[in-house]
Amino acid sequence: MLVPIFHHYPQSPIAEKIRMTFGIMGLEWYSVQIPRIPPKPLLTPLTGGYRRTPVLQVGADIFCDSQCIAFQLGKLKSKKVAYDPSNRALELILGSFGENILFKLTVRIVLTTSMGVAPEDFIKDRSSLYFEPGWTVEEMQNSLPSILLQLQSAFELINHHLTSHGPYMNGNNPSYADAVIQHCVWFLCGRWDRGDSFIAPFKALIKHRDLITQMGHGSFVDCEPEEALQIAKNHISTAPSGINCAYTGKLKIGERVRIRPNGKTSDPDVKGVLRYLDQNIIIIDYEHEDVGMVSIHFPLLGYQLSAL
Ligand SMILES: N[C@@H](CCC(=O)N[C@@H](CS)C(=O)NCC(=O)O)C(=O)O
Repeated sequence: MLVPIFHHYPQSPIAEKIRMTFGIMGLEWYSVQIPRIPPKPLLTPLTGGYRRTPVLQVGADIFCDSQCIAFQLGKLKSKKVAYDPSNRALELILGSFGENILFKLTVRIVLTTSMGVAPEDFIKDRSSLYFEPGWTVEEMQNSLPSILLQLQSAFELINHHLTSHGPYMNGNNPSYADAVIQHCVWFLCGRWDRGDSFIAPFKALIKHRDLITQMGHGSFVDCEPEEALQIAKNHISTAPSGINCAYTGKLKIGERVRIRPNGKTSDPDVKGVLRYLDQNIIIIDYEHEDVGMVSIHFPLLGYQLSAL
């Protein structure tokens, strides 16, 4: 089995969600560190220009977005499973709660409370991904108490669940769902000086944090980004091709398509040739002189796919 290569940077909370999943699985992986702010010239040849991170690489197959990475991890052989395949839907539905509710609230708190402290170019770059166009510092600061009330509500629900059904989200077996919760706690407490006191009332959530932290990040070896590009060049994608769903939106295999995350963000379009489409996954073929031909996998949920 090819060892998965993980492209990430240490401070990234979404990368931490996957690193925690590696820990839960006891997985071996290669670690490629990428810059925190674009340009990312040693990453985007693999991703067709998709700028977000983390990204997982297996040979010449590239998995973009944590939803797609989790889906792929569910298929890998490991000491422990990230999730039981029969529980895939619940794991990914919880993943969506994590991304669309928990993470969005957390990132807003972290960015709002670091305005004037974090480098301005960082705030500008990330706000263009996470805030509505036309946002103002004043508006962000005024709405902070209401965002904190919402996060408190989300934590209360999770704490209640862990108290009645824990110690893990799925009872006795740790899984991806636990990383979905804890990467937000990790981010909030690591980046906001009031984070620890904010979570103090949630005892089961704190116990859960300790359990997940103890599992670490699996075992990894550092890998240079140039080496990862070369590995892609030396491999051929093993991804399937064809259509495997009833509704296709008139898309055809072999046609040029564009993919971008939902919402009005500064994310660039990714363009390539449609290779595979099913209910959950889009795969495009993409060629770049630094990596040859790679297949890039995206989830459908959360992304707009259209013909060019
Ligand atoms: N839906 C994506 C979101 C990824 C995301 O927003 N990642 C952040 C880092 S935590 C990012 O890419 N920020 C911009 C950057 O790193 O350039 C996922 O689940 O992977």
